[in-house]
Amino acid sequence: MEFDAIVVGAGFSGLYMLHKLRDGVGLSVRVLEAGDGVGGTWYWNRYPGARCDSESHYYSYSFSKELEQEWEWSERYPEQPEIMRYLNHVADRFDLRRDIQFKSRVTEASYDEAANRWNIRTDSGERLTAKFFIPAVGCLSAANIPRIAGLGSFQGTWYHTGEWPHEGVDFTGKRVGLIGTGSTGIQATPVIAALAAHLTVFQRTPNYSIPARNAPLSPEFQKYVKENYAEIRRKTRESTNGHPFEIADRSALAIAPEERQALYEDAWQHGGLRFRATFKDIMVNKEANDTAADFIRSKICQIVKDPAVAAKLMPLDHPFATKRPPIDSDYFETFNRENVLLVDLRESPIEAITPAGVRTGNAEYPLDIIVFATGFDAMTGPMLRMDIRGKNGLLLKNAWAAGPRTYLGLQVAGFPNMFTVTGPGSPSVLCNMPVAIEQHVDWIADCIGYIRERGLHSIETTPEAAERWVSHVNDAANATLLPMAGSSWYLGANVPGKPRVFMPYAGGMATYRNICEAVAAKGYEGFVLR
Ligand code: NA7
Repeated sequence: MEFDAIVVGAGFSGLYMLHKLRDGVGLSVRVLEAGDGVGGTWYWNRYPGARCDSESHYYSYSFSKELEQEWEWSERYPEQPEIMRYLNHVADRFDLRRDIQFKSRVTEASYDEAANRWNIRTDSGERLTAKFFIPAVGCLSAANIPRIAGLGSFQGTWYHTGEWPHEGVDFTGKRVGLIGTGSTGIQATPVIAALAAHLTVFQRTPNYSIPARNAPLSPEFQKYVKENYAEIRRKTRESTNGHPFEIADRSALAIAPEERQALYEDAWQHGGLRFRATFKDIMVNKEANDTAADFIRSKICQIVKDPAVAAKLMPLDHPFATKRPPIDSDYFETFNRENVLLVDLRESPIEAITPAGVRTGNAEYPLDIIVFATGFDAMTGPMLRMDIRGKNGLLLKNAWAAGPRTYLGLQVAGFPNMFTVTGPGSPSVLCNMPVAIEQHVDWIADCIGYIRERGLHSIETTPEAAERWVSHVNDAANATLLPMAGSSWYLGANVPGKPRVFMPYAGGMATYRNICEAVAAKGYEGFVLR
């Protein structure tokens, strides 16, 4: 089957890419999606407590004013089922399903230079070809299941949060072990604790977390949002992280401690990712960051009643927000429950999974269910699990052997007419995702429109432009405290053997948008158009 473009994935990015290319540029498009429904990351992440950390009114598409006005969000942060309802509504409203092929996982994609076509193969052996190949596979969609000895011998059941069974899991009366205390583990812990007979949380790295303060949205707020969407979107687009609020223009170090404390207290009470925006230097000055970290640690001490447990929950090894900052609903409070036990894996790591449960150097913990909230092979994982070959059979895996190398996070040298939506080297996970996605999709669609109008054959980044961009991505990260979290998935450090390269672009969404616009305005500088 032949198409103008093949898009991989029917999440936020694949759906919008299809709409833009089909209904905007006028291409024949086929979306290939592994799941049997739309939703992407949200299709797979159905674990208890799964909720977005961006607020609903801006964790949404901005491309359709009608969609904005007709859709009603119910809570401050959308829960997974509500996001799924939204994306299904989008798929129906824009008549997208007819061009999406479900239960079709792409296994291979190779570029045929003579024909200037991408040849795609799916897990059912089907073959398709297209001029443009657009993996819109998400940044967090390849589950990281740690290789722990003995997992196969476990007599109970185990799950990874990112591959959660659609029928759900019944925790009633069960002894549950949860491994991992990133955003996911922090969301799931209170919910599982309330459902299970007993919950053991296995923590390797303590984490900073800010209360989400989730609540139903009032009719007044809903009305305010609808009336002010244009302004909300403008702020969002012009911001560093794709949120419609500004980072305060004041230093944490330039004010009296009492005043600083009051501002942190305010931000803590307000809740959410905005806490990080309390001062302009939290992400760039270690001393300023320490004031935020100290504040959060003092809160953990106040909330958690047992001082020994509170001590184990103290994040000490990385500055605040240098790993993705989680937000929570009663996470630290959950450790005051009688049926919850915290196991510090730094004291004694997991040695094995046994038929009965988890064994550390100190003890064996009998369990009926193990939940792996152990994250993802982020950003490059979803790309590399497809066998992608560019010119002369160049394997993407080899091109990225020392870490991902892209130009603008949009293209890889040697892979003409392939565009990555929110690829490594773009703001992606450092930004509210729909904002990053819309910017990329719009740019890609404009670029393909440009190629079509001029009857061009192909577009490919030059290796020099990619090298310069990789170096700029490094400089941007090094201008912040982000690289100080040695074990963060931003660096690929959570996956054994993965090269350590800071993957997302830390220069800010607004700056990045300007760079991309300038590149296009200069006739796609850094790309060769044939
Ligand atoms: P994360 O943020 O990667 O967190 C994974 C957690 O699992 C983290 O606490 C890890 O500890 C822990 N982990 C990973 N492997 C192991 C092993 N082998 N043993 C014990 N503990 C382990 O993934 P999430 O799913 O929470 O969040 C991903 C993103 O989704 C999030 O950032 C948001 O953008 C949404 P570590 O810190 O590596 O010591």
